[in-house]
This record gives sequence, structure tokens and C-alpha cells, in this order.
Amino acid sequence: MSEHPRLVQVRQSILKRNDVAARALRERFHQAGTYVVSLVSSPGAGKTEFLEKILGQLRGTDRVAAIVGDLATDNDARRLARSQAPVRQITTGTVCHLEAEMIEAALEGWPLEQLDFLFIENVGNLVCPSTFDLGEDLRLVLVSVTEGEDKPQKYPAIFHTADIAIVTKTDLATAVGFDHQAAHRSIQAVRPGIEVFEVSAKTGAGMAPFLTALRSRRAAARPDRAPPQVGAGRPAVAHASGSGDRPRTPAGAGHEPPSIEDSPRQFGSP
Ligand SMILES: Nc1nc2c(ncn2[C@@H]2O[C@H](COP(=O)(O)OP(=O)(O)OP(=O)(O)O)[C@@H](O)[C@H]2O)c(=O)[nH]1
Ligand SMILES: [Mg+2]
Repeated sequence: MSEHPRLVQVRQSILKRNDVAARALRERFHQAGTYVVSLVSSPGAGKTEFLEKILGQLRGTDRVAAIVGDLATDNDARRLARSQAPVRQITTGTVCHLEAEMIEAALEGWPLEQLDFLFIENVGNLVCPSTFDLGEDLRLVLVSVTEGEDKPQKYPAIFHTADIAIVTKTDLATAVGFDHQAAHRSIQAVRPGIEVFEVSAKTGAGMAPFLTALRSRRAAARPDRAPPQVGAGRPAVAHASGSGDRPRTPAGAGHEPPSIEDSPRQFGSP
């Protein structure tokens, strides 16, 4: 008997296990009232830079925290911690994506109910993360102007599972001859109707409309939670949330067993 059927079975089993864990996370996030947003993109598209700006701008009014995944190093957690928000790093070793059980482990000891927003930066990869539901409410897929306009059509799976597309590094658009209309056509061809924002985390352009949309999405998903009071924001620690209205469809990417640190490195106090 060839090995192929066995491999398929193992992948299905891993994905089913992830879906069970993600469902539990989503329920937990709902109960806690925490709105959870994940960020996916190719390596270097600007997730950390964008998230650092988001954390910095939301901190004054909302209780925010972040979890960041990378194969190695805690560089991104250190960068995000400059926002003064609590941040935890997951180091995945050889695993090219985050999984729900990794998020569950990283949440250990974090009082989710004290968080308005929890952000999860996935490992930089346009393929593997699409398969794994993390229990998030909202998935952002980022594509930078330097990557070319046709990335959505080349990597459709990640766009299929995303709720909002973000075109990043717009300050470089002219220098690289970025074709905005072609990029939007490419995104809409893969995910018709998806909301798209163009931002530059470097200059701050486009951040305000995105943050307004983010708050609206949270208000719609957590109608029982009063909007946070200005000045009440405190970097409490958190668990995540998820809406469940858009399942993350497994695609069967390659996989190795997760290797999360026993105690994820944390920056900032809960
Ligand atoms: N000019 C410009 N550079 C940016 C912008 N956003 C990010 N960069 C730069 O692009 C590089 C990669 O940005 P990161 O935020 O580290 O990208 P990332 O997606 O988090 O990367 P990984 O975590 O490795 O996948 C860095 O040198 C950033 O300074 C932007 O809006 N404009
Ligand atoms: Mg990063």
C-alpha cells in the first residue's frame, strides 16, 4: 500500500483536531468579550510594522494584547512590546503556521475578560496558515506593494479564508510602479466583495479608516460590550475571540508536530 493514503489521514486528523481546539477558543473569546484579529501575509509584507501602529493607536482607548508567531527569534515580540501592550512570542521551530493549540498554550494565565482586542500575528507564509483556524473573529491578509499585483491569484487559499485585505507599504507604491487597479482586480477576482484598505505603517496613511472599520466590526460582533471609555485603556492580558461565521477551510498543507515553548516569552505585564 502506498504511503499517500496514510499521509492524507494524518493531515485530516491534525486539521480536525485543530478545528476542535479552534472552536473551543472561539467560544472562550466570545464568553470573555475579547475580539480577536489575526494577521497573515508572506514574510516581510509588513505585519509587525502595521500591528505595532495598531497597538500604539488603540492603547489609549482599548485594552489590547498580541501574540506573535515566528519560526525563530523573539524579534517581533520585542518590536511590538514598544507599544507598551503585553505581547507573547510563540516560536514554532520548523512549523510554518500557528495552530489553535499553540494559541491556547500561549494564553496561559492571561485574563481574557480584561481584553478588548487580541491580535495574533501568524508566521510569515502565504500558504500554510490558510488551513488553520485559530478561533479568530477577523482574519486580515496583507500584501505589500513590492510583492506584485497578482499575489492573490497565485495564492488564492489565503485570500479565500480572509475577511479583510490590506495593501501595505503604499509609501513605496510609486517607486515600484505599483498598479492599484490591477491589485484590486486581482483581490476581487479571488474574493469578490472583500473589504480592502491601503495603508502605510511608515507614514500612517490609511490607518484611520482601517481603525474605524475595526471598531465597527468589534461593535457588531460584541454588541453586548459597551464601547471602551477614552483613557480607560490598560494593557491587561488576554485570550482570544472568534466569530465563527467564516470557517477557515483546511487545504492539506505540509505539517510537522508543533513545538511551542513550555512558557512563551512575554513582554509587558498583564
Ligand atoms: N517603506 C515602508 N516599509 C515598511 C512598511 N511596513 C513595513 N516596512 C518594512 O518592511 C520590512 C518588513 O516589515 P515587517 O513588519 O517586519 O514584516 P512582517 O510581515 O512582520 O515580516 P515577518 O514577520 O518576517 O513575516 C521592515 O524593514 C519594515 O520596516 C511601510 O508601510 N512602508
Ligand atoms: Mg513580523
